[in-house]
Amino acid sequence: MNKILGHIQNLKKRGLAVLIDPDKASETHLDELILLSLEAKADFFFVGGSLISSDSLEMVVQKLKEVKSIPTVLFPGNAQYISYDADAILLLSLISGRNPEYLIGQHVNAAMNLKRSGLEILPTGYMLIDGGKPTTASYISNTTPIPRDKPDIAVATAVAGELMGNQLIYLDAGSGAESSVPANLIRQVKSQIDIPLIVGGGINTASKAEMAYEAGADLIVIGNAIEKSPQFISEVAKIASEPAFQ
Ligand code: 1GP
Repeated sequence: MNKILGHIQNLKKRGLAVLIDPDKASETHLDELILLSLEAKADFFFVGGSLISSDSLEMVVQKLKEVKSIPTVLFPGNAQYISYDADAILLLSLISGRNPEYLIGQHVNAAMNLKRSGLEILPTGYMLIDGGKPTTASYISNTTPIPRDKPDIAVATAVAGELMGNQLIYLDAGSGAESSVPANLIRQVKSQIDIPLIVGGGINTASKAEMAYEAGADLIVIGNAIEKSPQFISEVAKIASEPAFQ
């Protein structure tokens, strides 16, 4: 039942999740992303976004489901963005914020449907880190990201998230962030938690990907850069093929 969580906990290489925003995915574009993701041996497809305006979520999930070797994980902006045909869902508690709607409200709305669904639930302490400009995630969630020069706040927040029972911590500078999560913040959070660490937001060069892995990210998430240039998947795959630090 905990297949996906087990996969993340036992990654033998640096993990790579390809994030697909249903609003931006045409069928042809998806075909290309799928081929490149297979070649790159990506670990997961993440599907979602803070705001989804189209009705493409189901189409995207159905298409990704055909790829048996890469699990599809929902990364929902709220309780409406759920497809019961995915493999798993990041049940995000926005622990960097103080908005009860994203700490428990949306979860209550979705709870009974999630319980009935076959989705694997991945309780995730989700933390927005200032990425240099306001992001859709901070605007929509009406929360303030953690300042990027305050690793002590990030560490205490991540530790609280783990103590509360989350199985994953996700540090996110937000989609299209000018600056990705700083290395020293990743390093300090990683040194204080025992659960896997996911890092994303603004990773748009090979050196930013390397920096995130080097600092301790177990899994990195890339969306925007791949939308702009799908070949970027192959570039990151080379860096990710290093054995994971044990
Ligand atoms: C955003 O972490 C993800 O929530 C990915 O960000 O789109 O900037 O890669 P990018």
